[in-house]
Amino acid sequence: MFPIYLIASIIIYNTYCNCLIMPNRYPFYFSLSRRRFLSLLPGGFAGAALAAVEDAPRLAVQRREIEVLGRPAEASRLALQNGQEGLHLEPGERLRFLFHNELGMTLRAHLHGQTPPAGMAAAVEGDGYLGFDLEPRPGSHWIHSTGDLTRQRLLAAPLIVHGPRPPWPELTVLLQDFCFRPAEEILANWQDPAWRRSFQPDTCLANGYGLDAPDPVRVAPGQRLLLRLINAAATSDFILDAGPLRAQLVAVDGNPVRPLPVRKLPLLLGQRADLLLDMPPEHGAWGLLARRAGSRLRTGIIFGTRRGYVRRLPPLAESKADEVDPAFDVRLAPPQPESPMRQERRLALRLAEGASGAPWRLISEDGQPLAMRLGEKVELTVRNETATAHVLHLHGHHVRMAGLNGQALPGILRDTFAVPARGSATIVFRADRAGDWPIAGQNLYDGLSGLSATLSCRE
Ligand SMILES: [Cu+2]
Repeated sequence: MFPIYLIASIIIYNTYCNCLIMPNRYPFYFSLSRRRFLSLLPGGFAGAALAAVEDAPRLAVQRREIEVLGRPAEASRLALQNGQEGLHLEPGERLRFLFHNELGMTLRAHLHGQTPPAGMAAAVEGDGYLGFDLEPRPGSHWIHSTGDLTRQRLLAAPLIVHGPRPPWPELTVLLQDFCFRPAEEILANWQDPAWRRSFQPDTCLANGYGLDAPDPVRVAPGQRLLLRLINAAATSDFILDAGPLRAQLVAVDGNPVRPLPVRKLPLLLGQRADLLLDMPPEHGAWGLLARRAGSRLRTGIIFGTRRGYVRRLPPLAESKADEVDPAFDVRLAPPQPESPMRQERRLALRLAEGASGAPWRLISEDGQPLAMRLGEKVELTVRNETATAHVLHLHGHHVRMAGLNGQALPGILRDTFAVPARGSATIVFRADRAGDWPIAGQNLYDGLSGLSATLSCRE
């Protein structure tokens, strides 16, 4: 039987606070290597901008050793100097920090869910700094590097922008998947359909812990918590199961929704779900499980009261979890009904089998680049011609979900959405930022294997 032990950990409150509230007068980011960092300091635009954020909190990308399935494993982390992982901003606080790349390889820092004025994530070479200074978008978001394989080594962190504080404590949980084998090897095999279909990671983790060695969260009987769940995995969509805990879904991708009681819900790659969670009124220990869709792998967070006993759970369930039901979004509604948007431009993308070795491609229907004018209201339909569902992330925008397989949706805001197998998804949004915006597969290996297109917005 599984060993039994008493809960010893404490509730994690996201209490990080600093008061660096700055007026909106600096560019949102700039990138400098350490050499240029020094040489540009005396003057010039970059030097002035750097001076503006050089006292900002420093978020360092570092290597770390963790234990996975009882074995030592190499991973990464993004941590402030006080050890806190990721950023937790108070209401009204500016998103202002120095991203310090200590990994010795070039990274592209991407603030998933934030909407900076330029689309592409900026590159920062090893031992370089990248300064960010922008008005943040409230809600549960996250940071990762894009265009490389570091997400498989757990390089991701929460980016939480608080609204008015609710009276209950909060817990942020990053859901990830882990592979012992090198990500380069997985990418090299990804174009083989049979290999890809049989692939699964070695295990799934919640805040770096597996169910075989969990980090239980201490709660009181009947306590309410706001749980911010972030799917930061490389290849895993999750089915969340609140079990005996009462759960209400209150926000997706950082955007409020009309509260919806849920027991099971999908959390696709890159997506966030904020849940109000009520503990049962008696002493005990309970788990909120995150099962990898279509797989026996699972992870989760274990809650326990002072007199509750926590049982370790095997990280492999006895049976496979369901596949994701893409129709879940039909049940969600924005807090206020949305008046329909009159479209000024209709765009369409085909998601098709790839050519010349790439498994997928995302191409416009007429072969032309996707273009839109600044200020236009855009409707984009993605038609998936393949037998595999895909998750897409449009950078720099939050979009209203307008249709799924031709059925109208009530228009919740998301930044990451599913396109069902042999189906379609329609989104609407205002093209309010000039630049080139990637729309790409959120699955790490799909995104690096051709599942990507660009939306160009010009004045
Ligand atoms: Cu992202």
